[in-house]
Amino acid sequence: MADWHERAIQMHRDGLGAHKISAELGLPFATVNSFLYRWRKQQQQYVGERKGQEERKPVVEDHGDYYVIKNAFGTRKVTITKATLRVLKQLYCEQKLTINQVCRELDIARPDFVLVKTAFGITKDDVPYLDEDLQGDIDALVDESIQRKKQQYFIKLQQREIDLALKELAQYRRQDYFLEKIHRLVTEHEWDYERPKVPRRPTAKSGLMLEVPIVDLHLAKLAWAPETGENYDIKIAEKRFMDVICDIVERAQHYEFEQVVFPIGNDFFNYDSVDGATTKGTPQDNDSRWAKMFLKGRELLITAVDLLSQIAPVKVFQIPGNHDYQASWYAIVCLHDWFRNDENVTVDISPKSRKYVEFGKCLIGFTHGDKEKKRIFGNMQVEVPEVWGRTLYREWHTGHLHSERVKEEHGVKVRSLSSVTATDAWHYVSGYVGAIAVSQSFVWDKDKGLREIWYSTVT
Ligand SMILES: [Mn+2]
Repeated sequence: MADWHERAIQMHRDGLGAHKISAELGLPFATVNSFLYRWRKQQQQYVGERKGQEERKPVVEDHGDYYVIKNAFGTRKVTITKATLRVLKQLYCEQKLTINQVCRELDIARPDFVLVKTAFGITKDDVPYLDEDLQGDIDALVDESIQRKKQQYFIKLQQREIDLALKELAQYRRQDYFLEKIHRLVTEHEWDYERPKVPRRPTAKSGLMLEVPIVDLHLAKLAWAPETGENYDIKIAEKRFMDVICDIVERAQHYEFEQVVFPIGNDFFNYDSVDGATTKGTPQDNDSRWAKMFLKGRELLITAVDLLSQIAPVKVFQIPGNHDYQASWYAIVCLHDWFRNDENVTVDISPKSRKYVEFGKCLIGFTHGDKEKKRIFGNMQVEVPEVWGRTLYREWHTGHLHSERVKEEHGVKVRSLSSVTATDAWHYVSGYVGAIAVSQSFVWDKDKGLREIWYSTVT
């Protein structure tokens, strides 16, 4: 401790402030003040002069109807009527309001309240009367208190009921708001799809599988009869597609199938870009905006899967075409999500361009057929060698050419499938005409291989 410290403490104890002590000692005020501050803190004395001042008893002057209260240093003065003081005590001691609530209620400043509280030594458990009131009839005061409490009880009860009712009302309003919002969203985006109701058949052990590859629909392609000999648009495509599905469902009634295979894609959509071109950018003649085309396609595919799933459990996967490489993948994801809880429908969202189905001794490979060229005859053996070894009847089913042809080499048939689409202007001009609008479906036997080809001709 430096020499001056003890002297400073002594002077401070004698009642001198930091200014006088620093002048006396010839030291800077800040040095002395900060030392005394730390010393007082160490002694656990009050730090902060205001607090110290407020702790000293204020002076109360009684003026009959009102009091004038001054703090010990005369820096704060409050005038309060006795009537107000009574209300203050009722609110604070009887109703147990907080200081802030009482201040708000009586419109008085918090420091004024504290001064009044200190002056009269008011505490929460104090009686809600002035000392002079207690000189009179105590019983009457007690009665008055009880009456007031009863009244307050009913007021509080009523307020609580109102609060509850308001809260409930707000909840109902919020519920209504969300219900209306949901309804609006649903009705804006709904499509009038009703799930077809065909009775589901019991699981069969027939050893038969039905394959329904509707290739090259080219949904939303536009063709004009005077130019191409035949009209084609989104509505005609929809009708042709559904005609094929209905034909298949009709014929299947006379069979028992264990499995239905339904590849999607294969140029199901006519274009893949916002400006109406194929995936690689070749412009097309289109009938529809891209989003509308996709929504219609989704609707057709869901309907088709629903109908086919009444025949037997359905396996669905995507074969990307050169017109719908991306769009058909989005569609398969849609189907996957749509049928996620349907045990009868399995949707494979693998983006591979070639897919395989093994059924007994049959192995069917699927690809759109625009890329592999002659290599296709060697792809199956390399990609699924074990299945190749287990099977005997092997075929590739491709689209793209819109016409039927079969070539068999090295133990595998490559079968190009017909299409139900119409000829567009470019194909007409180029001389690609005359293909019959037909779709082929295949009946496979586990032991005997391909047994039947169903031709669904559309007009
Ligand atoms: Mn194609």
